[in-house]
Amino acid sequence: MSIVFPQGFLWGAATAAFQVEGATDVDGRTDSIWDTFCRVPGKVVDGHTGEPGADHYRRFEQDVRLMADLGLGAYRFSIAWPRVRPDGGAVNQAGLDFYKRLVDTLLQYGIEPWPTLYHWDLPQKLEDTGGWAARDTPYRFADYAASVVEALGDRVATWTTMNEPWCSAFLGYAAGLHAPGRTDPVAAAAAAHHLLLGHGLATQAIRAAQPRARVGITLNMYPVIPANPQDPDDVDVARRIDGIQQRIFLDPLLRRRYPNDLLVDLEPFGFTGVIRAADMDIISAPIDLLGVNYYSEYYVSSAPGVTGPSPWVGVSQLSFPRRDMPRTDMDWEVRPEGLRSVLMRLHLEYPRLPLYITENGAAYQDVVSPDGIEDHDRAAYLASHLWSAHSAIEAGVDLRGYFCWSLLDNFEWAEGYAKRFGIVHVDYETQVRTPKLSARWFARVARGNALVAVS
Ligand code: IFM
Repeated sequence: MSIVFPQGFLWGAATAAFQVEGATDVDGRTDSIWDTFCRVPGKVVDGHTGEPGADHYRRFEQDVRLMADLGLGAYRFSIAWPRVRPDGGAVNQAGLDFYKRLVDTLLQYGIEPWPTLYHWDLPQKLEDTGGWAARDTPYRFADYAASVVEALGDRVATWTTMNEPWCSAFLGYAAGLHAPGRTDPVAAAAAAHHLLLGHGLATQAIRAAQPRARVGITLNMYPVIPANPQDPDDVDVARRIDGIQQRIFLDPLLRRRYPNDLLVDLEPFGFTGVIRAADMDIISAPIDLLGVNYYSEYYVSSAPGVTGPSPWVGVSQLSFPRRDMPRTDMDWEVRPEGLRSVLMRLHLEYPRLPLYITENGAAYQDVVSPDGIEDHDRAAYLASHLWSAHSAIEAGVDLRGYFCWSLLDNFEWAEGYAKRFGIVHVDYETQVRTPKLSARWFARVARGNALVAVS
């Protein structure tokens, strides 16, 4: 039996610059906040860094051929701000040239380039002057976006401004689990607004340079489920987390305002003080598509549990009770139905626009044998989520494409290289790439535009 996707459905795979490129000190690139963060003992498992990554900077041609072999229609990658404008300053032609080569190679193989302008690698110099907590940073981001679009706008049709601003703002500035490693909820709230402003200003810059471009942003979405729906405290925790996880981005982008309950929740953190009236028009300027990254659900309770700095600013009592269900190597629950649920929510509660799943995938402990990597668990994860996505399409959701995370095993942020998300295995010693069973299966799905059994 096969489940057919709409004609023209886009099949792709995703990576991000700092996670795969390596080559962090060549051709004029300077430090990003992640280079700095990796040097702080204890921040990244086993003290790993962006080196060697998957050496994509030097091996991109081989990787593009691999994508072509897998029948992918699009490649979602990110552009490194510290390559293009080292230290956040003047344009560095050598940095731009790398992305020109990458984009040209993709086009040569008939693969659509899907660049993201910001996937967390803020130039360290800009963090030194306040980072995303400072109002100047969104303006620097727009300058950087303009220089990228000027260089690549003749070759790229679709731009994503930001990837998962929630992680940048709240993991980076409130919980300290991501770069820049700050634990300052006031800065985190300001960063959330400034990331949105950066998106809006970059959208203006893209449209000015390339009027026919398609522009979007990618958010990481989770259904938030109260452990006990009869318990008002659990329900309230779920509401607050939903506010700070997704409505804080969705509502200004798509409804031109922050939700009232969120404004009340964030009042102690000076949130309204950073918002200027004119910002809301900039942030809510129409976009052409929304990217959704989906991995799991949040199952939350108001019982005390989480200690220490939390990314859910203003949520003081919170725990994540364990449910008896399969989990990935990240310890994330496998919840394919949650993907349908976030897509349906967007469809029913927000102004409609084309949706793309810009990330979905799973880390598992792969067993490398002479016969290859038979990652049935990862393929089953992808298949169940595609099934769920398809059911959303059948219910009327305008879902136009799916990018699996990730093309390659890579640097999983604070987890270093310990977690493998790739459908293609990377041996970090030799840099040999080996498509896993999941890649071979995904290629059949992409080629046939239909879900087929994992085998
Ligand atoms: O690896 C990350 C990616 O950079 C952003 N989205 C989630 C992935 C898995 O954690």
